[in-house]
Amino acid sequence: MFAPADFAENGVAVFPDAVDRQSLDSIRVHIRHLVDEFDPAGVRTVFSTGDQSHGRDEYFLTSGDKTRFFFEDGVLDDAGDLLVDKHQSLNKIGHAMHDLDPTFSAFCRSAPFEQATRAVGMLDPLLLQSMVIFKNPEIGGEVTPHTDHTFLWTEPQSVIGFWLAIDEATEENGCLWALPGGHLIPAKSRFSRTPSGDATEMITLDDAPYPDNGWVPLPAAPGTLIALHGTLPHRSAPNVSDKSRLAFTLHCIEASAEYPADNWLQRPELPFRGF
Ligand SMILES: O=C(O)CCC(=O)C(=O)O
Repeated sequence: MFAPADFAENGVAVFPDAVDRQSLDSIRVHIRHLVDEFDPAGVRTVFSTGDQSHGRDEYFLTSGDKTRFFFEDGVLDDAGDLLVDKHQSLNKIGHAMHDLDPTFSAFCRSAPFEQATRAVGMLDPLLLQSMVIFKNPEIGGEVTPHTDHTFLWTEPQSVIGFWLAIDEATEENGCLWALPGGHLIPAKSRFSRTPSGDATEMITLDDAPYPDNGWVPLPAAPGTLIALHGTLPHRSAPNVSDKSRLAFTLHCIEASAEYPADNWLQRPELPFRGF
């Protein structure tokens, strides 16, 4: 189901067994190490796809060329202290580990990711954004329906997301859901910087909602890589189970596309690189 050869038709492609167990174990250990080293003191930024409140935070706005840590909603008390164990508290790490962190750079530039970009027709891919997405048991929040082009706009549209299951992703722990063929619907919104550059806004281009019907779950065994076209609507439910749903995602754009100066993600001193 959702073969790479049908990517143009479906906007989604699944690559089972793309990443081997040993590589998954190594990256899992590395992620744990990054969280061990992370000092939460002073960090307050919650990542919420619901209200996009992080879009006002300097910590988020300057994270395009950093390795930064974002909390789940509800894990901080009024004083900003953690209510849960640090290892359970995070929504994600982002957004430039693929260039700043040698382990992630090698991981992202390994054959599975490069081959997947070619299999879905990318010609000269640049690595734009990397994220560890935790979706921790009983804490991991919902990701509301969206397309990646909304957040990582290029002219013409070129972003493709490569989402890797590190843990098994099921309907119970919040696997991805997507609307196959929905990438043919033009983008409904654009998230960009305001003219002052120090805040963001969601600009509505079409306020008609996506259809309710046609969404499919994308359960994924560890090592499964899923390619999502930039205008493919996708979402995930909260993790209400007791099972972790650790994932990693890499977003690539075409080198030939124009990258707007008012996209939220900017890398003033870190030029984009390819594989
Ligand atoms: O991991 C998830 O649940 C959602 C990820 C996602 O939407 C994305 O990477 O664009």
